Amino acid sequence: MAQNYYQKETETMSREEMRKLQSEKLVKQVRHVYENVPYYKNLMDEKGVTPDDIKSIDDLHKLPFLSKADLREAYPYGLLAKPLSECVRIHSTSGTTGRRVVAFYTQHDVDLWEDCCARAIVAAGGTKDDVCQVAYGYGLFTGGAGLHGGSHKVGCLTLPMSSGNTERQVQFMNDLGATILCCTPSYAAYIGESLKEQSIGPDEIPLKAGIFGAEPWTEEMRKNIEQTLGIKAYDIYGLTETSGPGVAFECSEQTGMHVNEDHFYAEIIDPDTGEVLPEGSRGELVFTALDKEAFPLLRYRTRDICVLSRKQCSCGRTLVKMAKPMGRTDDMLIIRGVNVFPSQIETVLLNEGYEPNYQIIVDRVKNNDTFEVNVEMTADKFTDKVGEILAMEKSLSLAMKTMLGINPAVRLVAPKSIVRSEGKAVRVIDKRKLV
Ligand code: DLL
Repeated sequence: MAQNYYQKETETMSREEMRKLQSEKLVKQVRHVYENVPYYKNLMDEKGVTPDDIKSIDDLHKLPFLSKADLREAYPYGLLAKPLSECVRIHSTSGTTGRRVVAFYTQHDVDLWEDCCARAIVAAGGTKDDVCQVAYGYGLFTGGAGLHGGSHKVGCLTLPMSSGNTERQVQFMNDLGATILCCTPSYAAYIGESLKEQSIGPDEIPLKAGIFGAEPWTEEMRKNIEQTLGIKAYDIYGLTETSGPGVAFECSEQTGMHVNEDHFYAEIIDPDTGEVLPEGSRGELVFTALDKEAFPLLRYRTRDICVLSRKQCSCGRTLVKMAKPMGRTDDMLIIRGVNVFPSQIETVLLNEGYEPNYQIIVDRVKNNDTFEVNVEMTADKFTDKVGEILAMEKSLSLAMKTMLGINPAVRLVAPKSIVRSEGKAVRVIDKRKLV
């Protein structure tokens, strides 16, 4: 496949050049933050580091980490590094774990963020001849605004649909010839389901690519969406704290996401000790915003669990790649002492021919964890014979035991009884926290 780049020089830069660029930006950024953010200056002073100690990207490890707890403590203005009069935008999220983050942007910050999203759209094959349907939520959430800005930069005809009203999404997609769909993977699956119900086959819609992110999704889910929508599905990653979507994006190889490391420097650390781990190790992702002005977080701990790789990519980009995050350290369930990620359950379900409509319910009864997975029956497996249903539940439970080491009580529920998501799907109900 012929490769297109949005900013070729940066996307294909040699390692040495990239490190030089990162070093120059870091030195400047640390001074900016030290001089303008008293909260961060205190953290650096406590660690005995001054801007003079940071001479290149190799000195990054000397800086203190920032965590969500710092963001909460400094809410709302405590980490702002520019006067509000120079800021042009605010975004916020309730977060996947229910904690509010407010991020500020100068025009420069919006510009670099939109460039990152434009890189993602071009890597997915987008050009100015495309019609880009943005079905991420608009508003405080960064998904809609980010991809919308990126789509403009590429010159696509942009359809600012926001999420929801699935019937209208399908109608506009067809009537206006949308070729690229941007939304959460769970919403893409939902749109696919609606198409199926209307007996619209993948060849009958104009879509060719999708840019899906904002929540963990598995390779099996990718295949499922690609088949129902007849497209190539690309992953995109980001978080409000670092700007939004576009921190990393997938290329034609579809084996992980290139990190826009001229703007966001990635590290993997041991979540328990904070030690920086070598390339290829699995650990917590940490990002440093190298040139954002208003809300420049340094060494921000994302809680996302991931692996980085510098293996040469067939697309020609030299940007480091991050694997699909397999979950968050705080999404990981510990059930009867065993670590369980919702993504593992999704993998089993899709492998066994079910749809990605499920909910995990964990509770504690008499000091014992209970572990239930509700899974929707699919149309082709549908039966009302109790014996057959029980056999299917047992077989799914066994498949999950093979994957997880413990077996949940699987309950097959009626088709459509699990609430569909137009944004981030809620996969887990952990009642233990309520006690
Ligand atoms: O979800 C930004 C975004 C919008 C990314 C649209 C991609 C597309 P937050 O709401 O702040 O921001 O949530 C950030 O979502 O720390 C991850 O845990 C998770 N996440 C984001 N993208 C992915 C992805 C947006 N591709 C949190 N795969 C992050 C897995 C993802 N998890």
